[in-house]
Amino acid sequence: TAAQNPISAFTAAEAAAMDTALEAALQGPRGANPLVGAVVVGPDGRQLVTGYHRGAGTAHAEADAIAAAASAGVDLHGSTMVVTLEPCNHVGRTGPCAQAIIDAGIANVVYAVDDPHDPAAGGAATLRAAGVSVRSGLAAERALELNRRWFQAVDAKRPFVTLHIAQTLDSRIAAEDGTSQWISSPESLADNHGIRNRIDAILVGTQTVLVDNPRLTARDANGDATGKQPLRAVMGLRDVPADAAVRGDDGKVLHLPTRDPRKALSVLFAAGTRHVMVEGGSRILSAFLAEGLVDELIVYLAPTLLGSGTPALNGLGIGTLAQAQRWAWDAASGGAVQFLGRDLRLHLLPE
Ligand code: AOF
Ligand code: ZN
Repeated sequence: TAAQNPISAFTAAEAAAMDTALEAALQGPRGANPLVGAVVVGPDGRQLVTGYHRGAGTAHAEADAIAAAASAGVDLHGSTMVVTLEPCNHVGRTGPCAQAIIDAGIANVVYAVDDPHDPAAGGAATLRAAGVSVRSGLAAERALELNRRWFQAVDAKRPFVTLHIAQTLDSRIAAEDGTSQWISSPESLADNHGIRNRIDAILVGTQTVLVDNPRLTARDANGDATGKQPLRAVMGLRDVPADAAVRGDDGKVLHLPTRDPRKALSVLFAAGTRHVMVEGGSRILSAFLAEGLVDELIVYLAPTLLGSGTPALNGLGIGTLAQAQRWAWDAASGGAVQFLGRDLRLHLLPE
């Protein structure tokens, strides 16, 4: 960490390389693993190779950069590795990056932020013990922001929770007869499916499966599956029917036989989920909100009225106004309020 590290000066070449590394990191997919980028700088300050992490199970950014150097015949002895996250110290699904850096003869490492993930942490110490000069803290804020939800999940040891509500002006998610397709505009649906591509898991209650029979896949306007698909999870005590659409062609669905949102989150976290979107119905949405387990709230508000039907929420255990949950508009990520076709998209964070 910066405190253990009295040398805090970074060269202009290192700062420029960190910009490149942060940009490269963005090419990776959002999900269970953090976005990480790495750039190797030669003794003359020239950027020799760039690497990034392409998602869980694939080479880490450092290994990707070192492999790029090997295939281009670039010698890395005496060079500086600039990376957005502390190089890992564990074997995991790929080799430890700290050892790969030592083996490549890299003399200096500059990284942005420590790896908070217990099994992976400790790379800096391993590098120092092998005589590599290590400095950290360069562009730390930008590197934290890059993986904000992932860092929050690893710190809390539970997935980051995005709660999604598609409702009418009068907060209904279905009409009296149960019909709910589609309250939201096509633009809202497309936005929601885009989010499904960037998360690890999507969670609904058994009631939603029985009533709406959703597929819970990320699809385009034609209904074709697009991009990375989230893990489909269903919580509740009732069984998921054998012919439920959520089982998909592969029949794969994670059933969490519990009504306790904390239990559901701990099973999901153990299964590798770092970001889950909770989509409904009322009981599940209310349970997560009542327990204070929601990190981000996305409401698609359709300019329609039903006057009766299923309310989005069915009680948060609040009896008096002083107990009201207070939420803050999130102005940072693309705007707290946004038109999506005829709908309004509201983006809120816990106050
Ligand atoms: C790095 N460089 O590019 C990434 C790191 O499941 P694994 O083996 O891929 O390990 C994932 C963990 O490794 C992840 O939780 C995080 O602590 C670290 N990710 N580390 O040195 C990388 N993506
Ligand atoms: Zn690694």
